[in-house]
Amino acid sequence: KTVHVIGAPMDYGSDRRGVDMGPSAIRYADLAAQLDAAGVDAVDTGDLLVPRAEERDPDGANAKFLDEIEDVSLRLAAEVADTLAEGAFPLVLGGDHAVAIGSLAGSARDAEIGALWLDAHGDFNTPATSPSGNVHGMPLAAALGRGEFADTEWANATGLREENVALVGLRNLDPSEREAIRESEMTAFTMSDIDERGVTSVVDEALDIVTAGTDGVHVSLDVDWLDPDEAPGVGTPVRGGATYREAHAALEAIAQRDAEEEFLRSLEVVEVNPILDESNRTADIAAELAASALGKRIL
Ligand code: DIR
Ligand code: MN
Ligand code: MN
Ligand code: MN
Repeated sequence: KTVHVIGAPMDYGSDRRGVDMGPSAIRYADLAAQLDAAGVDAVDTGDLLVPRAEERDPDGANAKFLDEIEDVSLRLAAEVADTLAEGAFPLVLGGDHAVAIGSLAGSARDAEIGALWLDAHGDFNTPATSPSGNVHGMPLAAALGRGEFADTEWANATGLREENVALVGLRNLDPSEREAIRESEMTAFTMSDIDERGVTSVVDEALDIVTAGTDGVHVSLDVDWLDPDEAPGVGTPVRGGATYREAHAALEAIAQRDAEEEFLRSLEVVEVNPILDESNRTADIAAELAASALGKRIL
């Protein structure tokens, strides 16, 4: 398998500046060696050019920097779609989770996809429901054309169906986001489900959902899915997340099943913020988990 590493150093979607350094931090964490250990051929295609947020106007609407996010999303989608058209596998390094809008659009360009969302949060706000106005809390709603995003074709032309979306590890939802998730056709697994059933059982059921009737699956890993004890370098930490071992078990379960079913189409690792990190350990875990998803094994 040839993997194209695509850096998306975008921080328009969150208040905590520093997540634009995520791609660099993950490369410093020896992503290349990790991918080598996974037995894949990795080609680093570099970073997308993202103008500094300080030089831009966030605008008044309750979706900050949405014009800038559109510009980056269109270019990221093209990069992801071109990578797939070449027969390579796109690994996107964020950047905040708003990069998922472009990753999903690119992955879905020539295929019906499902999406597996590993996150403490639901990312299902719309500009109308978002308490923060930060687009990193909205990418799933955007890709699914919810609310104001119904008219946002650069985001919602994915053809993604709610029935093929599974969220795993939820533990922090805003009130109207919670209602929207409950009323949606998406399947949501909370940390309690992981506590009760074990992470591999939950991931296995989630994979049934995202692979059902689809051509492939986009896996979106927000590192705040992990417990902040393991991954402190995130802008919106929430206690009670996946442990180091649960995280590895989950991504290894994905790889193991992909070895037989070949559903994995694209992967992104987002929200690594080196400014808030301790000696780059969150980036270290991000690199390790990407390798686990792509088949790294002890034996
Ligand atoms: C919060 C945070 N729900 C918001 N979302 C985050 O701003 O909409 N998603 N951090 O990963
Ligand atoms: Mn531009
Ligand atoms: Mn997220
Ligand atoms: Mn999150």
